[in-house]
Amino acid sequence: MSNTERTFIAVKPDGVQRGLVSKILSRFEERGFKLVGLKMINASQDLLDQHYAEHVGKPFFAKMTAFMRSGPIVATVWEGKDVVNQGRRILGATNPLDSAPGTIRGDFAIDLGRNVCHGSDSVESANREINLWFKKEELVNWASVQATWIYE
Ligand code: DGI
Repeated sequence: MSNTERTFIAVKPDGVQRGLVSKILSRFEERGFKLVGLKMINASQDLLDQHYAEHVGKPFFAKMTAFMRSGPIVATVWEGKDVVNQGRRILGATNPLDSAPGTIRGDFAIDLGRNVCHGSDSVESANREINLWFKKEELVNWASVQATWIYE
């Protein structure tokens, strides 16, 4: 399993407005994952159409993308062993009512349409989403001094 797998994690507008950015990102940092991309962005409808391509045409699509355009998003890329799958586990189930306590959504959210964060659901989605939200030069390759204390 590669220690350089990457995933796309975003704090949605509700997470930013509620002042949860540092709490959400610290869960990834404290677990030992490495931050390799970070920016604040007002997402365009075009970007969201691409990001949520699988949901275009669904009844909730217009409302969901309007919400995603209602304020800034903090977009991040994290690197580490099994980070895509572990990232989804850290976030919790899509619907916060099904999210276990201890997960981000289980601790900080109630409604499906205000679930405070997004995480890629597969390595393929992660690669697609990272390329969509970040330019290549916005991703930073750096060596963490913690690596030998996190990985055996
Ligand atoms: O990848 P996820 O965010 O966990 O989940 P997803 O890709 O299935 O859905 C994307 C977002 O769309 C989700 O975070 C919340 C919203 N959503 C998904 N299904 C529904 C929904 N919103 C409403 N109102 N109703 C839905 O059925």
